[in-house]
Amino acid sequence: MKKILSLAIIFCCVLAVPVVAAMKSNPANDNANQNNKSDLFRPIHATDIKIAKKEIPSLDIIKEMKSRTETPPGQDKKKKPSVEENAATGILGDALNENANKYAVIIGICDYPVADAYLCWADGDSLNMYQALINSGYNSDNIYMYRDTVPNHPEITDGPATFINIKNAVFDIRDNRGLKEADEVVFFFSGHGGSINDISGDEADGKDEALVVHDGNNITGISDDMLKDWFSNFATSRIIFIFDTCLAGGMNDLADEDPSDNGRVVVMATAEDKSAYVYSRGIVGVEEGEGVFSHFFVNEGILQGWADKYYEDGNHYGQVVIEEAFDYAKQNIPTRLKRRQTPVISDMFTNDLLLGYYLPVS
Ligand SMILES: [Ca+2]
Ligand SMILES: [Ca+2]
Ligand SMILES: [Ca+2]
Ligand SMILES: [Ca+2]
Repeated sequence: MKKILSLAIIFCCVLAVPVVAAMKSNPANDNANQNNKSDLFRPIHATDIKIAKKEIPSLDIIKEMKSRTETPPGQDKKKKPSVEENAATGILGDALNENANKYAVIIGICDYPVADAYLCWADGDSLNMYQALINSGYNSDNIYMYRDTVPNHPEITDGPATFINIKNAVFDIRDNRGLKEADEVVFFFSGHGGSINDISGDEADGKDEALVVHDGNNITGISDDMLKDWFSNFATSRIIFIFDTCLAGGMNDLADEDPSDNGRVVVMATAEDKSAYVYSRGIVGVEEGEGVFSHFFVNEGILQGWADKYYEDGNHYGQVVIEEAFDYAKQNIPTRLKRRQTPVISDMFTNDLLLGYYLPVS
């Protein structure tokens, strides 16, 4: 995230889009792909997407979530749940090499350019994820932030969450940053999900799932087939995908197919045919908008360290592995929402992947 866009809010998206295009290189050319894969590089037409909007829980469920109290980090380590039920094994997997670089694309959208898709006032999930990665040593120059067109905290954005910005960021990391096998990449998305008719025949339910984004004027989408293609030929398999959308489970197309390596982790807020809920719609000056899953996974689980309670080994204190953040989020979804929101993980990383620090990195 580079700070040159701090003035963009004044001029709104009209200025923000060209600035971002100039700031980051643009290796993918929309017009150059005239082969049969060209559809993987073109935005989905708005009328082809069926949007699955995040749902708002009833007031008493929101109250229940907000009145919960949790044991502070490090004080509940004997309550490690059985391994069979959880993603975390309690054993740290391979650490990042000292020479490794870490890159991330973080997307949070609330202000979709169609009135009835408006999600909340603020895209707080993206800010929380940004802070979580900064805390764990990510360099802000290696984080590509795409958020609301008129975001809160406008100093923390590289521009609006448009199809072209997101696509260019993925290809920039893949092709222009000297990505190595040892490097780590995070792709985080919080917003609406959607589906389109599957024409490639790889979906049992006949539907491709999509992340709903926009082009400045209209809704468009990034399908699972597109993301799978964009993330092919990456130099590293240490890639963590986090999707907080309805139908997120359909993004399992991105799972690592090679069980022999320390591979990808795909964290999905809910199943392929299910909803995702909003935790907070955001109140100006009071609270940021958040998704239920991201609230527990990123905010409480990692940033506040509440997920760090499964290990009895004190050496792990201050650190949260992605698997325990997932377990924490899954456990804390309110019972009354669990019928409709069921988090899913595809974890091909051997043992546990250390991602978050809620105490300063020493
Ligand atoms: Ca497909
Ligand atoms: Ca599907
Ligand atoms: Ca799918
Ligand atoms: Ca694992």
